[in-house]
Amino acid sequence: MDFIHTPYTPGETIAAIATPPGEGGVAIIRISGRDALNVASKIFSGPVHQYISHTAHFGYIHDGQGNHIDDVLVLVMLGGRSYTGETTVEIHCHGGSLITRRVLEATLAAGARAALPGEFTFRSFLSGKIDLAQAEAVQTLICAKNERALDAAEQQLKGALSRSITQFQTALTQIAAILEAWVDFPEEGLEFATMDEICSDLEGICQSMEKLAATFHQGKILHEGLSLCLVGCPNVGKSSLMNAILNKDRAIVSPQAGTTRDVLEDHLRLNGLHLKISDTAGIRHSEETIEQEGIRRSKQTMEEADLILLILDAHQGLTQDDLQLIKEVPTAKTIAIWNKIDLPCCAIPSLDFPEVVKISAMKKLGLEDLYQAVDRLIWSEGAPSKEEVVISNVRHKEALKSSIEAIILVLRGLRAGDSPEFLTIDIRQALQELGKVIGTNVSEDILSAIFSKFCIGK
Ligand SMILES: Nc1nc2c(ncn2[C@@H]2O[C@H](COP(=O)(O)OP(=O)(O)OP(=O)(O)O)[C@@H](O)[C@H]2O)c(=O)[nH]1
Ligand SMILES: [Mg+2]
Repeated sequence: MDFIHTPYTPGETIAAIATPPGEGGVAIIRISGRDALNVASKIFSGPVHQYISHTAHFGYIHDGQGNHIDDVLVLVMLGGRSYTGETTVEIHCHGGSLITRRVLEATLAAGARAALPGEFTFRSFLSGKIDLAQAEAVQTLICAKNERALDAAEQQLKGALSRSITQFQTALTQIAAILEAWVDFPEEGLEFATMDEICSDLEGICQSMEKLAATFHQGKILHEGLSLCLVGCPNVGKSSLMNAILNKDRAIVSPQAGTTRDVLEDHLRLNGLHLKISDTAGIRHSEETIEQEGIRRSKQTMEEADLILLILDAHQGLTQDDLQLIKEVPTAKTIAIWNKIDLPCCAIPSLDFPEVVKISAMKKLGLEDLYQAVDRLIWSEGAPSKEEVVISNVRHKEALKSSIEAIILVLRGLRAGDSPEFLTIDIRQALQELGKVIGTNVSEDILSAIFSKFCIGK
């Protein structure tokens, strides 16, 4: 077989630095494969072959000719009780990039091969310790930028997604068996009762799969976060709100209308989510070319944003420019914000937006209400619970969708009285698509593509 365009020999001993590059207290060099103990024993001062599994030993690494490289701790994991499912030795050395490199080079000189990206996790997959969905969860876990994404990745790593997929597979396999029996003994036909049962079972499976596929929207929010755009007419307090939300003096604030010209971006964590926030130029009719360009950029940012915060001045009330802007914003993804409520306010008209809040950016009043409104709008289709299985991988979504399509074909065929041969082809197709999620049905190319996105040493 091939892995990342290289002929692949399973079990061959590999080594890599498992800790991030740069300087740190400790760095870890991991060796995995059938010769891991031999490789380690050639460069470590102690009797590696005699160590009991899962014990740590102090000693030093040398270059094979007896030249000392570093004092280290060596950890031995035997009998498949390791991440890769193979004999593994970890060398914990001092965390300097040069020392770490030299230790790695010593392992390579002693017979190990430099590991490819994600190869340790690939070994874990090959040895059946984890399936493909779990292997992908490892990478998602490493990349998680917020608590909620981390929870979802942990669920996937624990096998929650894999269990759902296996349940669908078991249910479909039972139906496939009935259909195949029908192919073998066509003269016995399919009883009406059985036919109705199969149809309702298939519909049930399809609905559950659609529900799972629909969590992709939530998964994307969890993992990639959301973009939030502040828009409004000049001087309503967009930049003031940007600064209040970020709790820092990020944007220039001034009583002069048209202060902000460029789009200013920053990032924050809110309610366990990663958000990108953009402050924009105030939108109004302008003859000035630079301001016009700023306004063009404001509108573009507004279109691309997942959520819009439309700021209005509660002291001044609605202007013609506000009314024009209210017509232009996509209502469904907009929160209307009445700012400057610390000043005497005009009679505030009711507005037709999913959320309306009153704040003072200057005095930092009402911000908690605003954050709650943001949360409600983000999760208008329901927030995932900590235990819920949420998919965030396009590959998983596509596989589920293709499987659903194949099931729909089976359902149509059953109702139209199609020959059972055709139905068994479609149901097998549905099973194959599901298999792609957990890796029972993926080509070497796809495996290589998935693992090559991992970091080296993972
Ligand atoms: N009293 C009061 N003044 C505010 C509040 N928010 C902003 N201001 C003032 O309103 C003026 C304009 O604020 P900015 O934050 O610069 O407004 P902006 O919407 O970014 O304006 P442009 O960048 O010109 O489009 C400044 O003098 C702020 O101090 C508020 O909540 N209360
Ligand atoms: Mg501004």
